Amino acid sequence: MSNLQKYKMLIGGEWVDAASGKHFESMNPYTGKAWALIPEGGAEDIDRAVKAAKAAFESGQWSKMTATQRGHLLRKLGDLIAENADALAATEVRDNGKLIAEMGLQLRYTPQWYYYFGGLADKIEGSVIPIDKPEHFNFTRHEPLGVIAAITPWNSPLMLAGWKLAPALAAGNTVVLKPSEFTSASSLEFGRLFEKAGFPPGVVNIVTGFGRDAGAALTSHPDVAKITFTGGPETGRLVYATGAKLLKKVSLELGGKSPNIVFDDCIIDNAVKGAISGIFAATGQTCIAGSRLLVQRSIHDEFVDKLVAFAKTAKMGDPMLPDTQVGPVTTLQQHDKILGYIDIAKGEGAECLLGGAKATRPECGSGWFVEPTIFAGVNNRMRIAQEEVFGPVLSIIPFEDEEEAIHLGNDVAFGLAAGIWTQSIRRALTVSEKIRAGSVWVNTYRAVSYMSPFGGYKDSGVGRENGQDAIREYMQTKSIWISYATDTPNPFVMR
Ligand code: TXE
Repeated sequence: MSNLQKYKMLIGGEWVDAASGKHFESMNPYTGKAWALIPEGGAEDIDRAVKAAKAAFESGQWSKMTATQRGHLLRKLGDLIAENADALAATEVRDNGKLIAEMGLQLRYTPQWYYYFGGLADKIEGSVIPIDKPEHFNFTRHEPLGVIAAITPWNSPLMLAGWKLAPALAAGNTVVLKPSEFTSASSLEFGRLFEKAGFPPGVVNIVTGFGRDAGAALTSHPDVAKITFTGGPETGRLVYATGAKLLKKVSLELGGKSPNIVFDDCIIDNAVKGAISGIFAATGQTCIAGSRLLVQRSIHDEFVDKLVAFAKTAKMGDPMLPDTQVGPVTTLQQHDKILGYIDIAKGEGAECLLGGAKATRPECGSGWFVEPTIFAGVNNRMRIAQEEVFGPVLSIIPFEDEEEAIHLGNDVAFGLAAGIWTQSIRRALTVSEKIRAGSVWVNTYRAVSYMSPFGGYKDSGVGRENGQDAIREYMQTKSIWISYATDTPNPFVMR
């Protein structure tokens, strides 16, 4: 008998095993050992979950609730997440190896998404249009779409689920959530809170399993109205193609290769911290990683010396310890991918100033650790400057002036985020206007909020999350016409 914790999935308000009866192991990246068993859902489970979500949308209690009642439920859910934040964060750390300091903060912040969108639920108003047709009254309604397929990645499972579920539910949709196979446990624990908050059965269903099985079955299910996906660009393209074939609405958040641009008029010590937070926070496993550090040549050497000295002090080790600064990499595949990119960078002629290998420090034990790595002398055409590594690997690229910084900043397929370090307001505004990215931070980095739109330009994605407009991504507009004319004119021509 295995002593691993065994989880069940949530379908139509019931906690169930996969139809196949199969489970797969969830690994702890710090120990390199399995700690939980997750149901291996497949097409049959997805079909049941989508049908439950469809029934809840069309005829269940949910469909009869007012937007105000939905808002109350979402706020209750937010309270329950807040009460359970520490336990949920600990589960996430066990699964993805990110720091308890980071996951704790994320889980304590996640309720805000449910409060914000819960508050917005009953403030979505249509308009009365002063229509140009005589004796006609025309108005609009914003209606939910139906069943939403929410697919989440392993780096921030519950926070990113909140970015999708809070607006989707506030708008009146129902959901099937498919978390990453690497980090399913916290989403299943989160599922219990929907019951406690009083959500009717079937409104939120959580099916675990592999992307190629459960994920593919979900995106291709005919009764799914919209897919909202956060993950890698390759899978994102696949999901988009599936959605296109079936004419589903799709929104995608696909990561980046964000420029963190340091001008010579910055406050150097702050910019050094900004560069560190851009690449070594979350062990670089964040879509908004500032993985291309563009440094103005006039301060390049001084800046790089300070940065390397600071990075050398980063404390690696057990992510559950509150003072650890760099934890393990979430998956063995990702660990190997990062080491592969380090070899590529060396082969391309980049100069390795720090790290550049698997971490074998005693405090890293048998976990999947990679040393914080800094490459200087990177040319923007190198693969290490163009492709997302999703790990603690920084590429430093020198530049001469503002024009070159903007050119290099934009000379990449992605466009998710950018950082600018300067004390000049003119420069901050000019450069932030010219950088083609969805979020631009000036003298700060990695700031996100439920209130502020987030999403990608170019290959970084489609659509926006967060902020008031995000709820519209889960709605469609209906135009209603009422005639109050006493007669009906010629029926053979357009009115
Ligand atoms: O992501 P996938 P992976 C990037 C990062 C990383 C790379 C691969 O560069 O190295 O992606 O990571 C589900 N149909 N990001 O392989 O495959 C899958 O089960 C439907 C950036 O883990 O994109 C999981 O739930 N779904 C990113 C989700 O997609 C499918 C965060 C994401 O997994 C599917 C994570 C399919 N055919 C990785 N195949 C970010 N934007 O922050 C997989 N999935």
